[in-house]
Amino acid sequence: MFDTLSKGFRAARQRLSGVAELTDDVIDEALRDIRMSLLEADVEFKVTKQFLDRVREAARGEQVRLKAKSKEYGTVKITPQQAFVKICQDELVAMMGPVDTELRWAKKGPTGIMVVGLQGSGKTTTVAKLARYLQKKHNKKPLLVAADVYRPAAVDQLKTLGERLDMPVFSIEGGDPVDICVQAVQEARNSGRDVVLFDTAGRLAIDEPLMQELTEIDKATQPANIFLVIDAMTGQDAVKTAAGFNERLNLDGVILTKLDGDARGGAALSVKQVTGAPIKFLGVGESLDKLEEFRPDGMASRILGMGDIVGLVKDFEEVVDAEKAEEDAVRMLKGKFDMQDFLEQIRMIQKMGSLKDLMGKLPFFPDGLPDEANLDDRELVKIESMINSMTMQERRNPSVFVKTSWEEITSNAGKKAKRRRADYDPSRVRRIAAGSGRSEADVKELLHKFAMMRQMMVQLGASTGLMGKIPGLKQFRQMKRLSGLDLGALMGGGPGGAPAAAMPGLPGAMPQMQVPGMPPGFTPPGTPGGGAKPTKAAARKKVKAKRKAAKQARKKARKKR
Ligand SMILES: Nc1nc2c(ncn2[C@@H]2O[C@H](COP(=O)(O)OP(=O)(O)O)[C@@H](O)[C@H]2O)c(=O)[nH]1
Ligand SMILES: [Mg+2]
Repeated sequence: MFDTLSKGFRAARQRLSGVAELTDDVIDEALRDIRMSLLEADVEFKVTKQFLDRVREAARGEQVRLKAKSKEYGTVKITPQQAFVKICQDELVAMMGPVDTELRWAKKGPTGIMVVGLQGSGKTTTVAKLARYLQKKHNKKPLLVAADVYRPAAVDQLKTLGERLDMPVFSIEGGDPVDICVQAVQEARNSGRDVVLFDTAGRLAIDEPLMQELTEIDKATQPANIFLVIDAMTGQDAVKTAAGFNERLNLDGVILTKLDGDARGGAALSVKQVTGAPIKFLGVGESLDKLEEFRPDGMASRILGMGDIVGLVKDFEEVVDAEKAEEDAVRMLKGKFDMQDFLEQIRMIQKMGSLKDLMGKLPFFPDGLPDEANLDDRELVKIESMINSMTMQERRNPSVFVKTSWEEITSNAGKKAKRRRADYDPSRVRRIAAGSGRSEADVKELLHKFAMMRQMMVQLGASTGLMGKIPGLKQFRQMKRLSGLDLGALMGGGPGGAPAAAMPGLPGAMPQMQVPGMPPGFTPPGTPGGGAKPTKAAARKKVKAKRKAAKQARKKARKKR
């Protein structure tokens, strides 16, 4: 997903790695990489230009700030690469955001949701997906309405889906679409269904009779929501279609389908800019559970190759109970997950289906999946067999495998990288290898992966608000008091930005930094270790700043209570 889009950002990031300064030339070169892949992904030309202009402007502004000194935190240490990635993230979010996945609920009577779009865009499938979503997430009782009377198979298709969901489908043979919809609303009232989903007809292209029909349905039933379904594979055409529909129907939102597979994904970036209608959901597969709420920040992270932990957690919620997923997420983000969690997650991943889709959301591969990372299910079986060969004590406390620390393992610093091989407990490695029938190198690789994953999770957790965005996390304030942990600061601390938090389990290699406008502790994943090694004086300063930060955060948290 979004491979085409990601390519340019990845190239730009690589170009900026190790660059000392964001000069105009450096910025322009990076923007050229991005421009190419935006156009290739079929992002509208004007939108592309606007985006590049904004990033350029912000990056030039950053030239000054990068050199700025902060009284409170000493000299700001942030690499041009980090600054640039952050700017891209912000501008991507600005372009696609803000988050707007709310549905409008009718004040009285059943809530109408009218789904419109061209033929084959995915309307019927999406109606069924929405029905499932509404039942699962909002406890609703939907009625599906077959208002596409032109293709005989269309009604049967919806009926089949209705059966699969165990939900009623309303249809009238030989009926008129407007009439069908009006009667369906009445039927919903009579039978106690609280949402009515209209599956309307589509054409190959926008034409007047279709628009007329849809306008009449709109007038006659006054649905609270009109959603346009567009096929992401059709790129700019999809966006043009959206503009056309929006002129006549005043859309409440857009649902982008077929984002799985090879979709170039450019439509996701342009549609909000061109129509003003927010993207509400993404269709990411043919089966009925493949509907995701659209979150611009998650999308931006994925485009930038930084993974999407919040999205991942939502996927987990589909297969495990929400409370456990939340606990897991908190632990994961604090780097406190163990081999047993790792194994459980691998099993869940297997339950969740396509590994490749999921990998797009995991932060392990900031530069995209390496080709040789043959991530088929056999890989999982292999990992599982090795973890199965560990004792429960080893699984719960994987640090017995490392002689130094996980941070050392993930550190890229020259000498340490060489020492890494010796950092694992050789006798344990030998035993696991023998027990699972794998090579010792396999076991070390697994441990290394685990170390990397752990670190990435911690870094993501430290970046702004991530933890706060996990639903229900606010309740963890309670837990925080118990553990003496400063969750207020950990959660990003709201507007104004709380200072960098002292977080237990934070890899020592990760510099604490606070840059104006940057999330506390922001270190773009994929750049483990971040900035330069601090000097002793700087370290002392940092400790001081950290203490001060923690104090302020505590104060803030107290105020909130
Ligand atoms: N891969 C994929 N296929 C989808 C998605 N949504 C719909 N489809 C497929 O697209 C085709 C057309 O979908 P349909 O709902 O009949 O479109 P409609 O003509 O607009 O009602 C069907 O084969 C669907 O299975 C999606 O998100 N991903
Ligand atoms: Mg259809």
